[in-house]
Amino acid sequence: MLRIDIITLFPEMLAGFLDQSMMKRAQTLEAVAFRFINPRDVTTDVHHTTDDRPFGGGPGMVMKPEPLFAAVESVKTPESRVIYLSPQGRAFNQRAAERLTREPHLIFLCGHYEGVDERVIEALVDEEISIGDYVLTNGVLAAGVIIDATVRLLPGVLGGAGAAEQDSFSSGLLDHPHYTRPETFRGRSVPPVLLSGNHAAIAAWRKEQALERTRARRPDLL
Ligand code: 9WO
Repeated sequence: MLRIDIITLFPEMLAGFLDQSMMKRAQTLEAVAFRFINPRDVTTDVHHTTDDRPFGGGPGMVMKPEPLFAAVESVKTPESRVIYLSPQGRAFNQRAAERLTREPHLIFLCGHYEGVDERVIEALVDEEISIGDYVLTNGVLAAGVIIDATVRLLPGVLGGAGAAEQDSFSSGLLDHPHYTRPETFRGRSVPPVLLSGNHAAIAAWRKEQALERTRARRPDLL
């Protein structure tokens, strides 16, 4: 069982997502257990302050260290891995998702506003991850992306045996095209090899399609 704790000021941004489809199934199977910690709930001042103006000036607000230290320390154990989501992090990919499936406890620390006090990252964060070169409103959706890519790889979560191995990227290539009924739709027909019943020929066609697409669209992967 992989335990995942999410530290965020806006848990509702992910709660609905985690309660649907594959993420719900993974919880029912007890492959994963999610918890939210809201730093606002561990503040001790009357106004429940979580942010303050940046030293040195500039626009916007920075998340204060005290509520984030309290939130992380309320769930962290020696076997936890604390992950901060930001564009400054190491690029996330399928291999990183596979690595995270082997951890017992992940803590996703989501930044809001203009970011978190740097001492939080220095003292508490094991790993900083980016899901791509763009800026979001906060780290919550990035945490959702990493959780989705990781949890679906846990044993038993995807349907049939070998389903995850069929994924695009587990082969290092882009996916081949897929077709279902009807055989002809608005003048476009399914490639005849897929109707042939010749499984060796079908496998060869899919491999060739995957290779050709990767060459055309993502030669950096080859
Ligand atoms: C907002 C902002 C506003 C005015 C001036 C400077 C500013 N910087 C930022 C900013 O970078 N905010 C971040 C929002 C703070 C950390 C959490 N946020 C975030 C994470 N945005 N995008 C991500 C993210 C995470 C992982 N992969 C890609 C993007």
